[in-house]
Amino acid sequence: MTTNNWWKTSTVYQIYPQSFKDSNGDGIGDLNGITESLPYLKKLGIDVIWLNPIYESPLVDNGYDISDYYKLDSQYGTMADFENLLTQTHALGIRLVMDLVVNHTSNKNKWFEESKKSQDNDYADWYIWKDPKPDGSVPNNWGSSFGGSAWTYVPERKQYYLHLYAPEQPDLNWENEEVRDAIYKMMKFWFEKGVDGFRMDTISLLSKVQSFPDAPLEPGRKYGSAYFGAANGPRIHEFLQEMNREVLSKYDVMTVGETPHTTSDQAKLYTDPERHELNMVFQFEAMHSDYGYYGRYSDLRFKLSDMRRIMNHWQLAMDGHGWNSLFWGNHDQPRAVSRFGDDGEFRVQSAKMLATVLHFQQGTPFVFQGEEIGMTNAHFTKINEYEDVEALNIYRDLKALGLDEKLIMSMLANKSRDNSRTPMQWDKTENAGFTTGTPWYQVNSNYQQVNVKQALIDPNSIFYYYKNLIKLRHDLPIISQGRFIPLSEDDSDVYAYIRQLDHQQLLVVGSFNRHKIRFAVNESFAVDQAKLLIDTYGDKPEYRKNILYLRPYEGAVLKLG
Ligand code: TEU
Ligand code: CA
Repeated sequence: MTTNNWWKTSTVYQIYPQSFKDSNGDGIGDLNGITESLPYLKKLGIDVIWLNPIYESPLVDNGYDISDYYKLDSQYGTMADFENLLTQTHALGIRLVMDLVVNHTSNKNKWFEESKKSQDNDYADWYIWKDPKPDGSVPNNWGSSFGGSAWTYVPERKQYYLHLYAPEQPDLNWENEEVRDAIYKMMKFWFEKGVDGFRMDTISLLSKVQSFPDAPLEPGRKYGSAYFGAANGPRIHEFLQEMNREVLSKYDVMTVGETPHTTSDQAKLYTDPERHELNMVFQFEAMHSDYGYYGRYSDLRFKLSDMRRIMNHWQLAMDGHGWNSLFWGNHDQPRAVSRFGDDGEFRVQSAKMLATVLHFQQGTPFVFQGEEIGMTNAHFTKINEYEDVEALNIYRDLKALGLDEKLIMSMLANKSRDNSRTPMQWDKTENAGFTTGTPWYQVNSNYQQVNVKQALIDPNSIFYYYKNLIKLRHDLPIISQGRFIPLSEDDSDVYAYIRQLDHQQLLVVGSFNRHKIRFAVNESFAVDQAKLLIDTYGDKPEYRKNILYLRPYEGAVLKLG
């Protein structure tokens, strides 16, 4: 099926369902809560909603452990509620994309329950089973993303199964054609219902190196990275091309693959339209710019120079060869304004500036729920305030390594996924208007200042700024199609670039400094002849000749032609 590539001018809004809006007072966000909130999303102007998993699940990893792909988890509502949401969404001209989690299932999925019973049953080969080493130990040194070994022993089979995530998330065996067919059939089921695409969880990990080699070990570490034998594996492109042929090509849908540990060369293979795989991928290179000695959980702050180098690289690399996704955060990342901006005095300014430098790049922007009102990290200080399986395991592992409690708590406060999973802040009533009951997870203590109701009455709010950005992407072809030209790549505080299409140019600048600073614009851009397109302060920055005087965290876009 040919499409008009509608996703190239679209902005996607990501909803983490359990934390978005509770409609029935049980403290858990649900489908009817999303349906009720559609007018809000329409007002923001987004084109597509992506829902994190809502399928039946024991919820060990908040729904990324699916026990039945054809059922919804009852905590979110019924299939009728879902169909109603889909109909209402479409009626507003918004599309709905679901999460596709097919690297692994829940251990409570009937496929796994059968598979683990014996070495010869109909599902015996649906997961990745390996004999122990002669001394009974694990087949190789791969570690799970959530800590510990990636292998768990099952006495009934006298074998280990592989799980790149929690033991309750066994990896499917994609070498098995029956598995692939079962997945394709399930995808068609959702497309036939009218779903408009999939965000594909950890899709780059499906194809494992079949010799299951040990990964190189860093000094002092017990486990090697499972990515070594799983990321961008030998048959991944063959599998995705098959999936495209069998399913995706038959529908007008959008696909975004989540591809941990993917370089731009690999991303081109996934997203080059000629190759018929995916439309775009989520890559995490920029998100690694504040990783530390222990990986993602660190007490480091990112540097603008690293971030800019990575982002510029991806802009230039993908132009004409594939397509970028653009994001500052999601349900696995801390809140963007806390991590990359300033969530204190300059919360509003820095949130708008971050949005500016991202939304003028080429690609499809993703807005994570609450980002459009500048929701911040939770600043938890005690381990019992954390909920996420990853945070709890990391805490245990770092403790075992002898790290200081205070240091661990600061690492979690900076980086925990729980930061983005606190309930959406709708208003300043109890529980931020998220629920009339007891919320499944505590609300961020700043909800009285930071909430939707407040944002909607303030014409200068972050919300209306995002609304503008989303509209500009619809109106100006230069934003989706223009050439990307990096500027001042050695500047200590300003992220700047030019977009160009025919005789039109946009100059995009964003200051990451909390003071007023000067920024000399490349001579070729005539600042005095440019018109203001958008500015985080609402008016054009002061300038003299080609020097702009940028206010704290100011973001601005000037237009020529
Ligand atoms: O995340 C995959 C992934 O790469 C994670 O390791 C991610 O980098 C990490 O969580 C960051 O801390 C996906 C989902 O987005 C995540 O929520 C799931 O827990 C994970 O897959 C397993 O399904
Ligand atoms: Ca509910």
